[in-house]
Amino acid sequence: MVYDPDDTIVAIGTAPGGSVRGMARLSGPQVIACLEQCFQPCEATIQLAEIAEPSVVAGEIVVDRSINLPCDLFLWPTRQSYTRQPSAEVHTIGAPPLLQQLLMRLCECGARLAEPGEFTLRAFLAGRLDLTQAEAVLGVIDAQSAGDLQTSLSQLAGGLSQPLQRLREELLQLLAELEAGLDFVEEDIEFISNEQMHTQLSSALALVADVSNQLSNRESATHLPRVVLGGAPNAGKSSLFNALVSRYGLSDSEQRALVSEQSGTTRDYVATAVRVDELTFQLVDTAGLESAAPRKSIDQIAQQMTESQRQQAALVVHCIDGTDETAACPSLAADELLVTTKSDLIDSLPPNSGAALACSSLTGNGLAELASLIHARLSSISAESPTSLQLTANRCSESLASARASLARAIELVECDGGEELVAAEVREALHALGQVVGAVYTDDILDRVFSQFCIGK
Ligand SMILES: Nc1nc2c(ncn2[C@@H]2O[C@H](COP(=O)(O)OP(=O)(O)OP(=O)(O)O)[C@@H](O)[C@H]2O)c(=O)[nH]1
Ligand SMILES: [Mg+2]
Repeated sequence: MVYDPDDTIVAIGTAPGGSVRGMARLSGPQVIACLEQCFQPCEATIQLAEIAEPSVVAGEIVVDRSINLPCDLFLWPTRQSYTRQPSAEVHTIGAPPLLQQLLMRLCECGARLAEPGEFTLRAFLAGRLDLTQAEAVLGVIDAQSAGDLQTSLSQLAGGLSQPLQRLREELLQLLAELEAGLDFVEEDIEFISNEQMHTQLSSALALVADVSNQLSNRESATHLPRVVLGGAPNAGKSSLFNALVSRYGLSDSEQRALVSEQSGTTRDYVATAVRVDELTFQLVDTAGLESAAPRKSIDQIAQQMTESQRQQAALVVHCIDGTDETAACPSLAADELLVTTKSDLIDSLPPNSGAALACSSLTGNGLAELASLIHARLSSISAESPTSLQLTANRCSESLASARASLARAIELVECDGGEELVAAEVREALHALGQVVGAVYTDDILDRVFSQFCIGK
């Protein structure tokens, strides 16, 4: 279903619950007519219908006979608005019952309640945003971490769609040339040579492959649970990381962490995907946590990165150096696991160490036990619902795969002189699939899937 964009819609635009300020948002052709019935400007001479520029007007709305609600009216009377329709925001006191009454009053004056995401849907339909950017708006609203926020913001800025938009234009040009060639086939005029076609199709294929890799990397990076190795400097975290990755690492080009006897070796964090008994997670090596305040700014940054990794962790494996008799046993949070390292250098676990087990990265002792302990702890954490960032990845990956397949077939056809008509058909297919990614080609079903994820008022 695509709702009628000629309706004037209204919704509370601020978060649910009480707060000092609350806001109702309106969009549609009848915004001014609706507000004229209930809004009284403080300055009696102001006529809403005469306002031609985005403006703020102080006044009040009579929500029922006994309540005159003071408010600031932010008005966008022309197409210069998020939805490219006349729009307004009524900023007022944030008490939920008052906002409900305000909403009812605006509905009495001709607005209807907005559906989830309907404001952003209008922005999309008006060409203000493409589909991946609309999803990025959702990503920004739902961001759970600084990383999510950064990804969503770059998607909003066109990071994902810009290269695809450019590619669509190039392919449209290629299609035009192919079709022109077909029209003049009798006259033997060549609009584009086979070599040019091959080069263009190959670079198009490389770009689509690149974008889909970016998406799937992002998906796995954002969606996999993170298991972070933490502990004091020199505790053996990087060695443990390398030992676990060489046994359980997923990718061929395994990430390796630098190991040395110098403490403070790891500054940046290193992360790679690891799989234990069908369960995949992101294993992360971090800089050791200093007990004293860091002296150099680079140490400070390393500490901040460690902290941010710990915050994103589903599980922290806290490493304690088995040879360090002075090592203090930290009090553990629910998502932490204590492990003694360098077990080859000690006879037995010190009593009351609190560690779940001892392991040695050198001999491999205890690593299988550690892996199954991590597995057990992660399995007990219930599977989280997918994040909004994943929405884009899920929606786009099929279309990108289909564009890739069409482009690959088009290249094969060029190579075996299969005829320009068939090449043109494949290019058309690829254009259709790419159009679905950015929303140049869309169906109600696609719009439903995207916009039903939004909250009302956005
Ligand atoms: N014998 C033995 N030595 C180990 C083991 N694990 C680590 N080491 C040694 O301990 C030292 C520190 O190891 P790293 O893995 O770099 O320690 P880290 O915790 O990553 O250190 P920072 O990055 O500086 O915080 C190195 O000299 C390693 O060779 C082990 O299981 N057995
Ligand atoms: Mg290290």
